[in-house]
Amino acid sequence: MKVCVVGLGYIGFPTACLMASAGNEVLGIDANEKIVKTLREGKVHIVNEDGLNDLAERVMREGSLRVSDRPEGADAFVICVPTPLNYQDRNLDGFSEVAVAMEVETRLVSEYPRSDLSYVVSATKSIAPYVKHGNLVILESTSPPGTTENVVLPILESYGLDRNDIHLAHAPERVLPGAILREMRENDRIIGGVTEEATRQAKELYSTFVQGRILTTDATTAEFVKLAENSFRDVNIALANEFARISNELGINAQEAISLANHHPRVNILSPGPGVGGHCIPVDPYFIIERFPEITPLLQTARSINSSMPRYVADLVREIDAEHGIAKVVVLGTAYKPDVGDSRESPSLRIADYLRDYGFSVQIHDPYEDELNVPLSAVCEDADLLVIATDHSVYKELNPDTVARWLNKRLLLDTRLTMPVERWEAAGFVVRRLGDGRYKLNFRD
Ligand code: SAJ
Repeated sequence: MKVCVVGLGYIGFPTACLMASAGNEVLGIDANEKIVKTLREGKVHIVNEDGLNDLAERVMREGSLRVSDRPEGADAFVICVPTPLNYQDRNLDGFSEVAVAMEVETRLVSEYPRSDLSYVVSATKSIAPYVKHGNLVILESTSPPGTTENVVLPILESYGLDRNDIHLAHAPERVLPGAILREMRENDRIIGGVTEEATRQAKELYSTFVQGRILTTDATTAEFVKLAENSFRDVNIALANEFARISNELGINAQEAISLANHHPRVNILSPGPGVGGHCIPVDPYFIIERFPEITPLLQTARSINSSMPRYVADLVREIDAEHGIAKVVVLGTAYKPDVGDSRESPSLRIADYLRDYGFSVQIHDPYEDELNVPLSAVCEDADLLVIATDHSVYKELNPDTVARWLNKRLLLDTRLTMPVERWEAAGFVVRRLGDGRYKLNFRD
């Protein structure tokens, strides 16, 4: 089958590679000239994804994957473009990103951000002239419920195609950044067609490379399932973050309490942290909220709790300051999760902004960001406090005795709850952890 994949980002490119390696003739297209140029030179623009480089080089060398900046006629078209949130429509011009984010949290219903479907619209328009009777068109982009039927289909219809002429389906991507290739192959997949024939044909294409089960439904349910999964996680993490705040007040350790609660066979609470980052979990609930603001108080509150965590972390630093006196803080990690070079929606930069607002001198470090990958010894010079904002492996492996020699004071705040605390305490550090109020016991004595 000849397949045209539109959008060669984190999802589209691995999808194109897997489809190509499964015996399809794939044309990958992207509007970004730099990506097309890099790939045409045989190089891969996505890093830190296990096995992707080798697979991509092979399918491009063999010619089963070609890359271009414009579509061609094909049997199937797969749209994998981003669906970001748009904060711009909200008349907050001139506000800093942090201020805008805060506005979103505090004004909830009237001020939530809106999904930006412009990439989906332009991708659909770009393929529409090439789509012919009997072709399959699949939307993979995470989208507000109804997008396949109410946005993509009308565009195709405006090019003279009928809903029964073409086969249109939604097949949401649900893979974990860092394990994309494995999850694309092994995870169960949801496919929802606008017609039953569309579902059947889309299932046939995906079964060329998906080893998991392919579960079928209608297009709007498929869209909602994807949003429900990420919303579930957002709500669960918000609960953990609320428990962290409560534990801090109670003088107990949230992580210990959660881990004990999770021994119950029907309880599975996630981990508290400095906030929820990435381009999925903090974004997707808004795709539901924007359509149903009056009946989504839980989703809105979860968003609000998780988005308030960076300020909560900055407030913890203020508490440490009151006790120990701090001038300079080093924020370790800008990525939204460990060992990835992706800082989209990451809480770290917001923590740093709040700390600066509070008057601290702040330095940021991240081994995956070229301009922030400077020697740690230099960043830590004269610093009083280290804040672990992202638990990259390199930070967990740091030698506390060495770090102690660089710092002015031995203070560590672990917001990720994965640092080997005993080692740092043994090196003379005062360690504070998010959601751990046990230090307050010392004041009670
Ligand atoms: N986080 C916590 N506590 C936790 C787990 C995560 O605070 O217990 C934070 C992380 O630190 C991170 C954020 O949540 O900042 C999201 O990280 P993640 O690893 O949970 O998820 P993502 O955003 O990398 O990928 C998610 C996945 N969705 C689900 O697990 C339901 C992935 O399967 C989706 O394909 C992806 O979103 C997507 O594309 O939608």
